[in-house]
This record gives sequence, structure tokens and C-alpha cells, in this order.
Amino acid sequence: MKAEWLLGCSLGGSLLMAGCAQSDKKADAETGKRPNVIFIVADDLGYGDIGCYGARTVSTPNVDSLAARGLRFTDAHSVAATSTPSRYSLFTGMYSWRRDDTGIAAGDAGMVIRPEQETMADLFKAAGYATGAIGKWHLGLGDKTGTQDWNGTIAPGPKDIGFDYSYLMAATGDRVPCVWIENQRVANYDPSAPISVSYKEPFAGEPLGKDHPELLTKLKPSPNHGHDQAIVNGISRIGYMKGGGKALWKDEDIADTIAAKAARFIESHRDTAFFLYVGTNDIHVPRYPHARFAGKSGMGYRGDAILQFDWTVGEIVKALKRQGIADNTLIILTSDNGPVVDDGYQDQAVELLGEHRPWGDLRGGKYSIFEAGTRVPFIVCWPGRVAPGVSDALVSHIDLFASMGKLVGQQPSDGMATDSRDQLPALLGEDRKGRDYVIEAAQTLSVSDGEWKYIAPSNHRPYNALTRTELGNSPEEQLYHLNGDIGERRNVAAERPDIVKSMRATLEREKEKTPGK
Ligand code: NG6
Ligand code: CA
Repeated sequence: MKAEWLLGCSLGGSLLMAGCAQSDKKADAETGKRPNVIFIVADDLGYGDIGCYGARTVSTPNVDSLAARGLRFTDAHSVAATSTPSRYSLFTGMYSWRRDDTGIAAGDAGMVIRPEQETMADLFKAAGYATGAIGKWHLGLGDKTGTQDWNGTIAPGPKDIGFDYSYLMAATGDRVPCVWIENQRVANYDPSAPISVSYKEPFAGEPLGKDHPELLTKLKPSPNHGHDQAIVNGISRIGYMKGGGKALWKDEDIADTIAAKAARFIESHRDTAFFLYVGTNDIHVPRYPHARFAGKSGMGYRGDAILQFDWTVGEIVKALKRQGIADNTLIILTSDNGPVVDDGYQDQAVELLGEHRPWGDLRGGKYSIFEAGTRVPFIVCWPGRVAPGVSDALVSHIDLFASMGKLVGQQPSDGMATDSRDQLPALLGEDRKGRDYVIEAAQTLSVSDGEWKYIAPSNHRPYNALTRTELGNSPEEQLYHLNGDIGERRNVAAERPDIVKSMRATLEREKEKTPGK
């Protein structure tokens, strides 16, 4: 890691850096130069799912207030249309599609980001920040698939890629193991119920959802979606699991746990600069919100989960205010990928959707190369520094690595984060243009410059009938004029071969870059 101290601390050793962090704290608070940084990454929250992005039938006052005090981006993108590749790119500043092993990770996957790869957490740590990761992980734990010791220390883990503290779900709510993992050990571990996990075969004597629907007291899987294996908390999951006892999570308490752990991290680091990643479980399936929210949106559990997400945001902001550090904390709120309505459980999301449009005016959704797959809510709130407003700048999660590096005076080491560019001026509202183009990934790749969007041909199926998603795959090249056709309805590739040619070339140039170069 190369240090580039912009903050008046040109010191090398980590001890000295820590001292520098302390002594400059007051000055930093005054100048707003060394903010705390919190990333709130929602799961599957769509472009149209929150009030400040146009939702009318569900109310999100806490997110809206963050947007009103901050900068709301209209053209911000995750790198990929599912969680693992999206988060991989966000943390590493490398395109997930340069590797073939960044697809949706199983709950017993090994670390997708290896210890030798630099992450944004490493960057903050080198700048003297305390670092924490709370909530949804989905980037693998341990060395190799299926080899974790769930009854001991799981290593390598977040500590090896820059996070001092972690309190995580290994994968998703719908995947085993259904336990919290704190600093790489199962939290509230129950020695009377040793944990075994398998994605290959069931454990003798453990009932499965597909054979025992009568045990599915909280949620049943949607037909043909799977999610009918291990049963935990009256909900069947993907994967097999045995044991856990009192360590097993209760889905209705997951948001409370995440909010409480985030608040505790904030409180215990009020006197140190910190970087905190909060990955919410909301609004991923299984959606089973706390009774405080259940039935409150009128849209079923999906809408209730949006309310619960909004509440979580409010709790984080409240914790900052209680500590008097809200003005000097930079919050980035975004989503890992676009929305999906039925993603595997009978939660009435489809039936009760009504007028609500999770994707806003965009086409597609989670899993799709159309805009709704990766154009995501993105709010930057830093009251001490960023003027409130709306920005149409073209921005991507890929640039958070280099931009945060710029913010804290660190550069990636050679060969690291090579796809990431410093876009701090755009993130702070000082540059209204942003990137020249963004590249998005689903089963194929696309490139967009904000006005035009080119989708590379793909022989994958065009439609996911289970989730009712238009995936955007076509054996033909596609070109859409987003200015005027934001819904990607009219393929104008044949009319504009000049633009097709230049965008195809841009994509090819990016693909030819060697990772790490
Ligand atoms: C899919 C699951 C879906 C969800 C997704 C991951 C099936 C049929 N569907 O494979 O329910 O878990 O993976 O979502 O198994 S993500 O947002 O974490 O990427
Ligand atoms: Ca997701």
C-alpha cells in the first residue's frame, strides 16, 4: 500500500500512523478531512423501491432524509446483477467478470477474496482507520469450499482482508449455515449442538423442507425454486445443516441484530476514525421481518422488509448523532443489485405488489443485464462536506476503492484494484459528469456512457420464468438510446452501427486488460 498523505501526516510506520490518527482527530473533525466512512449495502433493493427514487406506495423516511441531506445519484451502478460478484468488485476495485469463480457463492464457499488481494478495508486500515464488517457477507469464509470448521475458528476470514471486526452471515438468509459468525467464530456457540454443513448431501435424521411441509411454519418455498432443504426457524433453505442449537438465527431478529451491532461498533469507535461496512439482509429472501413491521406496508413481507431496511438506516444515523459524529461521517447507501419480486418463497410479494414498481422506469431486475439489474440507489451523505442535491453523474461501485483511497490518502499497491479510478470529485458532487462509461455484468456484459448502452450478444436464455425477469440476453447485439429510451424498449443497433462499433471496441479493450495490470 502506498501512502500519499494529503492530511498532513507523512509518516510511515503503523505506530506512528496510529498516533497521527489520534492527534489529528480534532483538526479533522473541524476541517471535515478525515471522516468516518459507512457503507450501507442493501440486498436486492431496486432503483424504484424507496421514496426518494419515486416509490409512492411504501414509505422510507430515513433513507429519504439521508438523501435530502446528501447527494442522490440517478445513474449509479453496481458491477454485477447478483451479490457475490457485485460485492467482490465493490471491495476489491477489480471487475468480478475477470475471474470465473465470483458467481453466487454457496454458504460453505471458501474466501473469494484471498488474503493476498488488497481490499478497501486494507486501504482504510493503512490510513489508521478502525474497520468493521457487519451483516451480509456472501464472499466465502475459510480456505476451500466445504472445509470450514464451524465449531472452531474459521480461517482465513475478514480479518485477513482488512477487517478488524466482523459480525456476519456467511452467505444469504436463504443459505445455510444460519448462524452469525463473529470474528470468525460462530456467535453464541452452543456446544451441545455441534454444527455440520453440506451442500452435497443431507444429514441423516434432519428433516428437509421438501419432505416436511408441515414443519414450514413461517415461510414455504415457491414451487420449483428449490429452497426446500434444511429447515431452520420454520423456513426451509438452500443447503443442508445439522446442529446450531441456540446459535441459530431467527429471521425476524436479523435486522435488529445488524442495527445493534452497527450501533455498538459506532459507539465503541467514536474517538477513532472508522470504516464500517453494513450489509443488510433486507430485502433479500427469505423476507420475514420483525412483528413491528409485519403487515405494515400493505405490500406483504417484501414491502415490510423495505420498512425494516429504512428503520435500520435510521438506527445507524441515530447512533452517529448520539455520539456527535454525524456531520463528520460519510455514509454511502446503495444496493448490491436490482430488485426481484418472487425469489423463492411464498411471501405474497407478487400478489400484493399493486402499483409499486421496484425497478422504477427501468427494464429487467436482479440477474438482468438490462438497467434494473445494476442501476441502483446510491446516496452520499456527508453533512460536513457534501452539498445536498441530485447528481446525474455516471458512477460505479468499481471506483469506490480508488476514490476512498484518495479520500484517506492511500493508493492501491501495484497490481491491485486496477479497474478502479478515483471518482471522488463526482462522489462529493464537485464533478457532475463522472465516468466516461460503466461496464455492467450479468450473464453477458454491457457498456453504457449514460446516453447509449450496448449489450454484448449472449446465447443464455432471455427470460427467467421463475423470477419473471427479462434477463436481456440476446444472440444479437443490442443498443439502446437511454436518453429518451430509459426502458430499453427499442434496439437501435442496426440504425447506429457507428456507435455499436465504438462501444463494442470499448468493451473488447476492457476485456483484454489482464487482471492486475
Ligand atoms: C439464487 C437463488 C435466489 C437467491 C440468489 C442469490 C435459487 C432458485 N435462487 O440462486 O433465491 O438466493 O441465488 O441472491 O436458488 S444474491 O442477491 O445473494 O445474489
Ligand atoms: Ca443481492
